[in-house]
Amino acid sequence: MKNIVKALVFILLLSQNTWANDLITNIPNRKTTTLNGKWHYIVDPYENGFYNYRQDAFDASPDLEGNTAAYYNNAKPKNVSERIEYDFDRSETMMVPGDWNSQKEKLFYYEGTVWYKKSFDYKKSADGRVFVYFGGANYRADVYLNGKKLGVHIGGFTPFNFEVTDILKEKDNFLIVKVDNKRYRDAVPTVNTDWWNYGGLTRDVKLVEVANTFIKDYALRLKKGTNNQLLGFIQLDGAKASQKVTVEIPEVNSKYTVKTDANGYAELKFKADKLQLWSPESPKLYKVVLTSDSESLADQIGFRTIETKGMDIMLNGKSIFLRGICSHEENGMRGGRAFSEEDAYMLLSRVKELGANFIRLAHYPHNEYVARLADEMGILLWEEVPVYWTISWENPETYKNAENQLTELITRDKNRASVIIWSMANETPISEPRNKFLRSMIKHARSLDPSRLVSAALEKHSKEGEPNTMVIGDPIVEDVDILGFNQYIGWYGGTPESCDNVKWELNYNKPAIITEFGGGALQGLHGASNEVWTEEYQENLYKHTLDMLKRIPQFRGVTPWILTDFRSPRRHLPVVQDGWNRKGLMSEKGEKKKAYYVLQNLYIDIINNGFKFK
Ligand code: GCB
Repeated sequence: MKNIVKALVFILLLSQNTWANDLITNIPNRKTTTLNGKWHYIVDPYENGFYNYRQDAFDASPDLEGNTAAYYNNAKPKNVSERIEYDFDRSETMMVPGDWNSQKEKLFYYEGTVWYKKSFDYKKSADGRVFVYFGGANYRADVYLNGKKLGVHIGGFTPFNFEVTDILKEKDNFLIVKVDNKRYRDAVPTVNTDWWNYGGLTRDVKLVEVANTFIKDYALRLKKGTNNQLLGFIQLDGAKASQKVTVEIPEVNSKYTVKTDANGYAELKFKADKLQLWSPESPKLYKVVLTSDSESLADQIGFRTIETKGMDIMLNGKSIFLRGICSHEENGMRGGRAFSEEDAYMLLSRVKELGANFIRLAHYPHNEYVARLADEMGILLWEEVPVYWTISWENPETYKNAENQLTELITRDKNRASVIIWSMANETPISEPRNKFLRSMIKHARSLDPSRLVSAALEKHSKEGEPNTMVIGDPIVEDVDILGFNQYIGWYGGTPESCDNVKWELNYNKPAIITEFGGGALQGLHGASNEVWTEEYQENLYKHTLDMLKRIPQFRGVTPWILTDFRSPRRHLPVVQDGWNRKGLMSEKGEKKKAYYVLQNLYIDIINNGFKFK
């Protein structure tokens, strides 16, 4: 009984400090000190350093401040008689950011706990406040500085930060993070996915120094239907919450002053004339400067509107076709999770070369570099949270977790003009609890950001009694702006030629994006067009699928699955797969397959002649 009570208290405490949203935004333009580089690590599959190792897990408190057995205390023997059975400084190192699977052969398949330690000195300014910021850690991170617990973060792909102002010393700080990537039925994503579960501190780690009262967050965007009215908010954090703040766009001589309320909040609403609107053809960004009593913070923001009108997607009031492609966050050239600005540049350059103007960042939030660079390079983005396949729809903690990941993503990227769609989920079987879950997510997304479109990658079904007629019989269609759906006719069932006889009945006056189609091919494997795994089969499949999609009246965008081959623990066919999902238009090394050119030709044609298919 005592153990159960302890476990319940622990779970309660966990849920309290896990979902608090205190995210600081616009990290790239703030005063930061990197903690990237070599970190010592200890692989701890039995969680020895977390629970007192002489007892079983539930009989121990995971917060053993001062207990030398707890690894986050970074203890050292004080004399020759003291026995301490770990030592970070004599343990191996690995690079942060970076997943552990691709850095250490022995950790390739590892799913469990790894402890990381970084030592550093830091002198902060007299009245500054300091936070430790993580771009992402997969999946659960327990963070400690100098033996004090800062908090827990759950969710492998979104940023988080903790204040360390009062714990930080000028010399010999030790930051210890327990990262655990075990999969759980009730987690988001759940146990089964079709991508590699890369563990570790997979994104940048930084110290962020801000003023005592600082600009924690803000939004600035163009009001729909206008080209000169700006809306948004500003949120200060600190003792002097109520003060005057100015927002300036120097290039168009726009300056606006507002007073924040007792909670540090103010709405922004002002005019800026002669703004050149952001678009993929002309990705104009403006320097925006926010100035409070104690600090000045700049950002580079593009202004555009995004809406739907009947079956059209309207960017700045004009109908567009989304020439897209899906991508995972992986760099197959190097192996492992993509994490750097160079990785983002490689992805976006490849997308440009394909003739695309749109990426579906599947199936979870990618790193911030991608959205920042997409703003600069003029590429539109679909951003998604890992509500994938069969989540525990009825568990309220699972819902809170998913909603929190969505909050963190929207908080981070809401000022990026490139991001036009928030996606709630991928291929989630219809049921009442699932519908309720997704509807709450959609409501939440709209409350945080009323300016963007909301969608989800849904599933198609055959019409009853008419196997060749496809419908989207999903009630969630009513709740989203864009009808997004995946379909694999010619791969998971049927031949590529069977696409020719398929009729689509999408009885909705909404634009449709076909969020996935495709088939596997091993780059360099050639044969007849009916021979699976050959480039010719994939090429033929692309031809027949695209011809079929052109017959859908609502067809306004497509993101084939997928730009490059990616690692998946579900793909076991020797020689062909060997642990890789082969649906890429390129191999993991970037070598193009024949189907690449089918898609590229379509995109060039749309660029030259528009998209009037019907
Ligand atoms: C899907 C999933 C995607 C998979 C893909 C496949 O429908 O959304 O994550 O990787 O199919 O290759 O089967």
